[in-house]
Amino acid sequence: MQVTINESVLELVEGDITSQDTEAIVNAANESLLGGGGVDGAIHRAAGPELLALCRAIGGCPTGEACITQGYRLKAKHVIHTVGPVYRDGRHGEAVLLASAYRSSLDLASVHGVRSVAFPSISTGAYGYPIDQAARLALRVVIDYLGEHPEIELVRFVLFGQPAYNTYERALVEVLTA
Ligand code: AR6
Repeated sequence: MQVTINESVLELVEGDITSQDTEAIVNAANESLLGGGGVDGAIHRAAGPELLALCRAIGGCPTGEACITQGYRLKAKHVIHTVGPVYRDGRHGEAVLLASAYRSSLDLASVHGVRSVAFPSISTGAYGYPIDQAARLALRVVIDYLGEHPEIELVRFVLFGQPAYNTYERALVEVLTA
C-alpha cells in the first residue's frame, strides 16, 4: 500500500528490512547498541562485523534517541539505530518515547541528506508494544513529519509477516480517515 503526503511517498510492504534498497534502514536497537535478536540481529548479520565495532565505539544510545552509522555490506548506505521503549502498561511514557524514536530517526535522516528511509515496526517484538497501537502512533508521527519535511522523499515500513502488514494497513486507513 502506498499513499502520498504532499510530494513524499509513504509505503507499507511485507518483507525483510535487511534487503531494502533505501538510502537508510532503521534498526530497532537497545541502549547498548551491541546487537541482539530480531531486527537488530538480522541487520548486524547482514552488515558484517564492522558495524558492531563502530556501534561499540559510539558507546550507546538512550531510549527515544537515535544515531547513524554506515551500512557496510547492506544495500543501504546508512543504518539509523534507534531505541524504542520496553512496553510495561502504557503508563510509563511509552507513547512519548516511541514517537521520539521515530522522530529522532527522521531528524537524523534529514540532517544527513538521506532521502529514503525504511523502518521496521519498532518496539513491537521483544519490547512488547501492542502492534495496533504502535502502528497508529508510528504512522501519525511519520505523516506529520513528511508534511513538514519534503526533503524526505520516501518512508517505507517493512513489516515482518502478513499479520503485521495487515495491522499496519488497517492502522493507516484509520489514521488517514481520523
Ligand atoms: N525485518 C523486518 N522486521 C523484522 C525483522 C526483519 N528482518 N525481524 C523481526 N522483525 P524486535 P523491538 C519485526 O524484537 O521490539 C533486539 O534484541 C518483528 O516481528 O526486532 O524494538 C534488540 O537488540 C517485530 O514486529 O525489536 C533489542 O534488545 C519488529 O520487527 C530488542 O530486540 C520489532 O521486533 C528491541 O525490541
